[in-house]
Amino acid sequence: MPDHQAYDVLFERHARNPILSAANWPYPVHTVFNPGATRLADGTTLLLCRVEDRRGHSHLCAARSANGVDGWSIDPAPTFCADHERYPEELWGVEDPRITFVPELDAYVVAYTAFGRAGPGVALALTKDFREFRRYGLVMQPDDKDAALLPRRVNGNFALLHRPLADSGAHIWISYSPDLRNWGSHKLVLPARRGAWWDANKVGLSPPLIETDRGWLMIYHGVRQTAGGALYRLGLALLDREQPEVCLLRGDMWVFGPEARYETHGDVGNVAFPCGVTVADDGDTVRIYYGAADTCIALATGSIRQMLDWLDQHGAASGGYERAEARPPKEPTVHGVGAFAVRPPGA
Ligand code: BMA
Repeated sequence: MPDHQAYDVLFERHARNPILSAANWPYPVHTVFNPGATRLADGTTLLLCRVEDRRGHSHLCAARSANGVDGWSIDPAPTFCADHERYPEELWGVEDPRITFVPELDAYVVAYTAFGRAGPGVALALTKDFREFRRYGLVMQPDDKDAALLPRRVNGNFALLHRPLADSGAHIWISYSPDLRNWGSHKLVLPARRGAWWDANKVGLSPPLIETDRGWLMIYHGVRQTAGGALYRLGLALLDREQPEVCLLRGDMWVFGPEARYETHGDVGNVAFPCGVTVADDGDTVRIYYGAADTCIALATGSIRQMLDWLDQHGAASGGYERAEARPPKEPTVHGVGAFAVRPPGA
């Protein structure tokens, strides 16, 4: 009998979770989490893992596997370390990489958090092999994080999703650049909701966007502050293919949240934080690789078609909340919410 009480399950946890932890590392580390992910040309899954040492500083380390689940070959030493002499914004480490393969550049662009005295900012590095990297330095100054590049230009420009922190909250923005160095045309894409919502006050891009024939599918995280601490959960949205600052659909409910013990217990409990996604050869099956409780790495599997169907059932351009609610807390309450790039229903 169908269970009418159950919510849709869009992501299935892998039975062997957590798939990677500090115990697997070939050198001493405290935790491994929040990996970027990609499939290399030969089908190998590469995770660029955030590795935290006992100083509390993070570096990135590559792990490769033929099936993306086990048999990981982990670099014997850190793959990408902070270079705080030339890049002082990396003084306290490099964190949370998101990987995008850009055919035009024939290279992977890694967007990562550079953590320095001024706070976390967004930096870019290019690589062809995850052995040598060419740094572009900081492209978004602190406070800003949760960034990923789109794999192709949109209307002639590269496009970067990112999450600056403002007095009004932490909202997802998009910026455009002709050369990956000069960024402008900043547009608000997805504001945090307010009040009791699961994604009130703080949202951020999780893995890079997935291009579908209906638009860019976004898996994003919402952070709910509770008396027991923060709860990191995932939601879905769909952005216009040629105008990605336009949100076509935003789901009302979260679709994945910390439940398993390895997600609820760890250095930072109640965190499921994916920075990486891979799409299988069938063009539909996705694997999200996520940091669990800022301690280890887990894997869950979903379907693009099911996520789009779910958005059709549970999404709206305004995300199912009133336009007046979309106004950031400190904005004057006079006129409509022209600043938000939500497409009116039916437009
Ligand atoms: C976010 C990021 C993530 C981290 C999460 C939970 O702000 O810093 O790296 O996983 O908090 O601690």
